[in-house]
Amino acid sequence: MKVVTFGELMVRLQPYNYERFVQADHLEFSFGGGEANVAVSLANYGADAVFVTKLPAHAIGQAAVNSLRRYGVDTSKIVRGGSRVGIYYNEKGASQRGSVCIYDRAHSAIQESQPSDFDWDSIFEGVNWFHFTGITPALGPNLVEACEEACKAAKARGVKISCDLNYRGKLWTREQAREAMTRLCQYVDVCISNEEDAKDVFGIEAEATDIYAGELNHEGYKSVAKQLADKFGFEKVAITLRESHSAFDNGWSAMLYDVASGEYCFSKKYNLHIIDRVGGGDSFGGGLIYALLSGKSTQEAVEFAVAASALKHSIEGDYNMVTLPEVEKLAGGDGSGRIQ
Ligand code: KDG
Repeated sequence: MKVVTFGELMVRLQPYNYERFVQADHLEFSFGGGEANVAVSLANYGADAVFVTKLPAHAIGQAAVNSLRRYGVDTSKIVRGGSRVGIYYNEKGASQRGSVCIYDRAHSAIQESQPSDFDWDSIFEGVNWFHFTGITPALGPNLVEACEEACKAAKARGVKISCDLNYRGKLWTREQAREAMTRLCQYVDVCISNEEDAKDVFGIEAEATDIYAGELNHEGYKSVAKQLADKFGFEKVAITLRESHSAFDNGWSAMLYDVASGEYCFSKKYNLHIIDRVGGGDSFGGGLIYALLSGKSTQEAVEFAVAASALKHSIEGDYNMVTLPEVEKLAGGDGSGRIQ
């Protein structure tokens, strides 16, 4: 099992505890980024996970590389050059106060990279799976180009491609996202989305108004997945389902639609006590890729991915530090969300 992920790895700076930025005298320093988070999850499960990006050759760039090596991610294909590592500031919110994320990532090494920086034929040697998210092409037209070159090279080698739509409104407009993602999704086999991203990026919503009662129900999610699959010819579509009726009620589950069999599999629902939600979607993606590459059934795959992600919400930082036995145990549990 060898998986390549492609995107930006940033410095993550956040106040200690649950302080606001304006209170903080010190900031905690770590690293994170959507696609790097997926690579760390996969490496934790024992997969051969290769992360591709561009990082400066200076000490902060090296610290970023080391943060991945520490968890067993293969960093040998990371291109070194450029002058800046992107930063994101994260203020964690507990209870009624949501988290605040501020980007300071303009002119980062990857944002200024050229498609010719990445030699996809050599990167995809012996690889079974390629994963990217909507964050990477949102960095600029050069990255849309690089993602398309990667997808073409992956397709030519029979490498499966997954994409998490991951719409980031601070990076591009809905129109820009729709244009680029329409171009890229034609190469994708497995699409990961949530209700909001399907709407923001492609304007796709549950079809029949009578199944939309303020909040989508099972039929609504099925309709969103089917429309996505019909539009792009995906093999599978996963929809993550975050249901928060109040700050103290954080329902988390997902649905996986397998087009060939016509099955729509809904996972158990977990009621999360959230320590850190950043990377929650990425841990779902990592779990799903691992499960599908391991030959799990559609139902088992969605249970595995949701359990992996439920565990991530209990862990500080972007990276999902869970082990395979922990995920298997939770996925096979009784749905109470408790490890038995
Ligand atoms: O999915 C987690 C990401 O949102 C976080 O790591 C920051 O990469 C990031 C982004 O671009 O939003």
